[in-house]
Amino acid sequence: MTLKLYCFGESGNAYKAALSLNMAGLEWEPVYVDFFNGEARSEEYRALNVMGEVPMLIDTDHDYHLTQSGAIQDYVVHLSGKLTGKTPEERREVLRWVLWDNHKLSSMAGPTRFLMNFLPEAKRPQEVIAFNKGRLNAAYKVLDEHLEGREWVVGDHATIADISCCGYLYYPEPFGFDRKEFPNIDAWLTRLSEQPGWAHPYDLMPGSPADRA
Ligand SMILES: N[C@@H](CCC(=O)N[C@@H](CS)C(=O)NCC(=O)O)C(=O)O
Repeated sequence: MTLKLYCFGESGNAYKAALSLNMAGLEWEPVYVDFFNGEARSEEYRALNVMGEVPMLIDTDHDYHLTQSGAIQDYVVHLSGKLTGKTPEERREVLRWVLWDNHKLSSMAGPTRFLMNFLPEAKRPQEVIAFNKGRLNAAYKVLDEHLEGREWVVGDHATIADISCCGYLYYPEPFGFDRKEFPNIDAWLTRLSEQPGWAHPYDLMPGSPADRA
């Protein structure tokens, strides 16, 4: 099997795909995308992904390529039979939380982290950052409340819903998230990090802020 994941270490969206591949025990290799020098907007990249986004998975065995972390996660489930719910209801619940994460959590956490860390200081839009932090805080509360009395987002084992929701939450750069303020999220992140195949984003994918310093 030849699975190539186009990714870079700073991308929480790519991390969801990379961690799903790793935790499912599939063989895969990372292909570095030089995002900060505009590679994802290049003609060559957009010819493969008109959305101009990372991650992208290429399955050379099946001459198939796919983008959107949630769709790639679904493909990982299809290939491995792992990281999903046990019943149709659980699998729908997994989808519900992946959609929630993509809309309410990662879609805010990614850009907020970008604005606060990867833009030159003089260009950081403080009003936008403050607005996003408010939205993010509401999302952290939703997740923390949901995890009260639960080990996993859905059912009794880790699924792609957990992996989607954690996409940005292990990164060290500040973006208005302090896991110690959300005890259920904190315990869940520790639990997830103890699962076979777990690795930190900067250990799993090439590229990190240190490389660009
Ligand atoms: N919903 C997409 C989001 C992907 C995404 O926004 N990726 C970022 C990198 S983390 C990107 O490529 N952004 C480029 C842009 O927004 O122009 C997913 O889950 O894959």
